[in-house]
Amino acid sequence: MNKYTKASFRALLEKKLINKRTSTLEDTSDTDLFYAIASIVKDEMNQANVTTKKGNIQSKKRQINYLSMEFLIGRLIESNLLNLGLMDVCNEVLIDLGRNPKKIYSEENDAGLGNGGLGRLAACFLDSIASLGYLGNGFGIRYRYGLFEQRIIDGTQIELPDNWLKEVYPWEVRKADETITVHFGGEVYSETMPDGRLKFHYQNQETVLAVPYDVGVAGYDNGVVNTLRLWSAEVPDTELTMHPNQLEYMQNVERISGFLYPDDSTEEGRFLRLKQQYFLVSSTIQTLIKQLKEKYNEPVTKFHEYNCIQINDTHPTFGIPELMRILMDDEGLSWDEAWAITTKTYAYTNHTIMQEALEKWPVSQVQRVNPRIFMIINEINERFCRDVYENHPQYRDRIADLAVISHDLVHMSKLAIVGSFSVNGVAALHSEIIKDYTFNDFYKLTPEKFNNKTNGITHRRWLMASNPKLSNLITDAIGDQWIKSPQELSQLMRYYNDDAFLKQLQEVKLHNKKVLKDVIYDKTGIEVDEHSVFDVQVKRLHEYKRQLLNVLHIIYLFNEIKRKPSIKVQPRTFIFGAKAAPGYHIAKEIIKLIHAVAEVVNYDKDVDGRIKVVFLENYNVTLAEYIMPAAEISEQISTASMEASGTGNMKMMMNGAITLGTMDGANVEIAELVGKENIFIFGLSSDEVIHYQTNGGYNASDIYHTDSRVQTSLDALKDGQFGRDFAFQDLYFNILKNNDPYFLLKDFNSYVDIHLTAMATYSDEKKWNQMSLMNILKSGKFSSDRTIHEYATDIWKLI
Ligand code: 26V
Repeated sequence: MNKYTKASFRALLEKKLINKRTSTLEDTSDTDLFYAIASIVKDEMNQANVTTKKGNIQSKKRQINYLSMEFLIGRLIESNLLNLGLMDVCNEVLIDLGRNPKKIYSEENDAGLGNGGLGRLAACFLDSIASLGYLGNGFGIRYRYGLFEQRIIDGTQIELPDNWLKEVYPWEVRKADETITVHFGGEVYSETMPDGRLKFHYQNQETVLAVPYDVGVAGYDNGVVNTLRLWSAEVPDTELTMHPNQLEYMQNVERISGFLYPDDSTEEGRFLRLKQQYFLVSSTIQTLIKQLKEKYNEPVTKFHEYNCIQINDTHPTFGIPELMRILMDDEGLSWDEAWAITTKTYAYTNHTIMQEALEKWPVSQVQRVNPRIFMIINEINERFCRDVYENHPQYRDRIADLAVISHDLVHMSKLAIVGSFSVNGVAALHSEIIKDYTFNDFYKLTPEKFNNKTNGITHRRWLMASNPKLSNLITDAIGDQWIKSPQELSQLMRYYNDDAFLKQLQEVKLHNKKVLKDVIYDKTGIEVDEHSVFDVQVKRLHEYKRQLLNVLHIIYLFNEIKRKPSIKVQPRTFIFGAKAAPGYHIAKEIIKLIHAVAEVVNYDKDVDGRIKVVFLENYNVTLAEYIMPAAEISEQISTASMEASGTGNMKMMMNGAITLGTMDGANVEIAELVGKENIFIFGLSSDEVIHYQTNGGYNASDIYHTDSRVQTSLDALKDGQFGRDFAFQDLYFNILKNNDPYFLLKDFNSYVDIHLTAMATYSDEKKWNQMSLMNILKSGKFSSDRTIHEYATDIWKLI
């Protein structure tokens, strides 16, 4: 991996600075240095990308195409340097030049083309696909603006546009010559040809260009560079001259790749989002067909032999009717031929069981996006319902629930299931819930489609790059095999009783906490104690994730101290990071509450600095890279059954934090691996939650009226204990009037108790360090390399 010496790297850097930035080593700015380094890295990547692509075509192997509306890639400079083996030499040269590498790398804008876990998962998967040397590319949208930038003003979230492309984006290559044309709307009519087939004609369609921008995805130490192709919408020249209202027309087209939608609670009135979905799949499928014919010289009947398409949630589901359309209308295949190919191509990953998040689109809107696509969906639905009626008479009475189209809505998850050969959940528990409840009818009909692929995270970014101290400690102890085989982290078991090693582990954590302490101070002005327990909950703000339960516990602790100031409490820093969807009132109120509580607790005389509450604004991938290595308690407290997997839980575990959570999502598998003595589990089980839900819930007001700990904490919201101008009545009533649908009050006591247990454990340093080590050494399973290996062998059949 040592392609460069310090001298040769420095010489190259000097040349790049002059050629690309008209600047020299002596007087260069951080920005110039960043772009010069990125240019060196990109040259390497382009070279390897050419070789990879050539090899792919020659190999004639099946490829995986990962379609996703979101790729939350963050910064790429460090992971590219790491994967190409240039990190050390680059750092050394910069240090010799008297520059701070971290500062130079932070010149890169964080590409936030995703909402949260789903988008970050897609980015981790690309890293693993390349690192394992699989043939596979990602396809997404080059949003002009990514997920909004969050500012907090007086505790209130303000959303600003995320202008991530304001400078040149150094990793992309615009490929105008590979532009694709996508058609929207209009009317369709058919003509019967002499051979009896139908030919479709269109009028009044909107024509949009999809221009690809390719971003290289470097594998680790293997010479592979795959491609993430991001589509950008542009106006065709021909259309432009014909339009009287040119500017407005142009803006309308460019809006298609204008911005990423925050995952709001309603899909209504979001027609543009639907256009984005069709834009992604139409441009991608057309490209794959072209590639097969022109590069592989194969007929379209072999599409599925060369291509597998994984759809990341239902967002790219229009790819199913789009492939049908192309195979039938453009390529002349019959329905049955096209259907056989399509259903051998698509595989669908479900990421949530929350009903309000399962996509359903009004028929009229789907027709408006592309009438032919709707015709095909309709036909898929009719044929499917007929098949159930004729061939599965025992399910006749279930047809209304199985139908892809019902109540004038297209149910995207049902379309995805019917059109795919594989349906997977993202953690063992989640996959069981899908089979038993969410898609039970479909499971009974086609059990062979259903499978589990527990999520993972790339240990290269989330351990090697973001926590180099821990990474080095591990390698010094057990060698470097774990880097390519992360399950080898289990070798660390040898150090379980090694006091010196455990001490070093503790020192690494302390170092990372000090780094985060500085970040916190820079961003908030709050001074935290690095010797306090860093208790972290970072994730999107949703009621089911229960940030409010965390706050209610802080309120409880605060009131305990106020009641008896001399009470012994373990000093703690509660760290939050969370973006709320702009239209999600309750979520925004919770952000306000966190700030209001922080304002009181952080400066209270009786508390005397023992408890601090910190909200870090604009939580994103870059910030996560500072937070994960410093976390000691990982709060994963969703209402059991509601968090499909979680991936932050894996990131913190891999960095030695102990999970404090419910038996939900991948927490269940974490608990299974580390054993119940190395995790803090509380609360209702998913079975209990589902049982209450199917029986109309539990009685929340009973608990409120009979349990004084619950009542006092909740009353603080209504009584204005935190904030003079306004109380948090909406939060208070939201729980009691709706009978606490997320079971906060039901789980409250068990949550308070588990915190007591956790803090008692923390005071035994050796024991804590052993728990931390146990979490690290068992975390290999959660490398996305394991996940991708499973997808590649069980679903994609790449080898
Ligand atoms: C969105 C919404 C919006 C409306 C209110 C309720 C709600 C609930 C969930 C979602 C998320 C939709 C899809 C998603 O992002 N799922 C996440 O996928 C991650 C990667 O598989 C997984 O780790 C998270 O548990 C899961 O929430």
